[in-house]
Amino acid sequence: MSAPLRVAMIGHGFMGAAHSVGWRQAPAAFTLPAQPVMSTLVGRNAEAAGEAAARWGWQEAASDWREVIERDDIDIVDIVTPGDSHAEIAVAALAAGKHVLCEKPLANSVAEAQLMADAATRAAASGIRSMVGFTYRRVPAATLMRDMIAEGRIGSIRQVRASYRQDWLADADTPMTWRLDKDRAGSGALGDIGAHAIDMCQFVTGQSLRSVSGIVETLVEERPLLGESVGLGGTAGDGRGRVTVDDVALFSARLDSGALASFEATRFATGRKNALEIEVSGERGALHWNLEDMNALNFYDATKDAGEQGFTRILVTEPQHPYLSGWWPAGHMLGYEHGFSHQVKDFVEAIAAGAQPTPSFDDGLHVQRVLDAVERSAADRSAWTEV
Ligand code: SOE
Repeated sequence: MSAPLRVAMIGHGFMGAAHSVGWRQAPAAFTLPAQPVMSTLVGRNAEAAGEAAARWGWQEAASDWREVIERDDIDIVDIVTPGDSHAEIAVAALAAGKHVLCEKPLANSVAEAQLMADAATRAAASGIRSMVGFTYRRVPAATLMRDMIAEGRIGSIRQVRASYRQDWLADADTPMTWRLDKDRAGSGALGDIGAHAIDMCQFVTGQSLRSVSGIVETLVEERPLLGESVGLGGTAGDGRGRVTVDDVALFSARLDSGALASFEATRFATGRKNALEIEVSGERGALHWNLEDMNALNFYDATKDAGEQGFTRILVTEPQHPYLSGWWPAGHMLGYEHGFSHQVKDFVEAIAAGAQPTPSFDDGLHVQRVLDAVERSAADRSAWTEV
């Protein structure tokens, strides 16, 4: 049995559940060079943390993250809390010599992300590794898209269209949540789901966003305060809370090569449940992927005879496809949760190899800079031209 890597997960909401599945499934699906152990789940409320630990397979629960990250029997800290606590926990955990996996976006501001990236650089000198949790790049079809672009299958990149459309806020009576409170979340659709679209664009193209021009908008200004949402946002009175983040973000960008990209992040795209979508148009072809059809990659080969051209739907479930060695025979499909197992695989393999995992905290810092640039651009309404 290879060396254990004992994990403490801080937080236990939706991402805590998804990460738990990853920590539990990865060692079964893949032969890992070190064995993650689901040691401690940490939550502010001891009773709720105890229930979550039992449900998701953690050995114990605790309620004080500061005490847990100092323990000698913890090797990895996995941060799945809202963004307002990422920096404090990550900087302390790295200083305590723990490897750190942190959910996206890295932080709620560039300043916080910079502190985290600097702490990660210092810790790396001692062999301590850190990674930010952009899991969608670990969907096999997304990795195959990156590989095909890197191999030149669509030639030089002309344009990218990236969007992440959800509709869980389309109903104005959907109550307040921490994701709608700027102090907790940092931003709204822009940072929560726009960050995924930005990372996906940079991952598959191998290029960074260098300049942006955009708009952000809050479509519903107040929402009911129910249950745990009481106290969030700016209280608007009569049982309603003020939404203090964006609902929609639209922006254009220019990449390293000068290629143009357009982005949309919204929680009001009625009918779109979790549609992270990207299309890359090149000189010799195009590639398209949509999370709502996550096992398929659509490829247009413009070098083919004109009479035979068309988008080919590649079912990315063959054993030779990225990550599929750990799973089922062709056509048996992977799901949302498998990206979290692939994240564990890549993180553990990097730690064991003494290598820098990707995406790094520096990568997360660049995404944070893009988010900040979009907000600064949106604040300057002078760029709008009346028709
Ligand atoms: C938003 O609803 C959300 O949960 C994001 O926070 C996650 O990052 C995304 O993967 C799914 O949607």
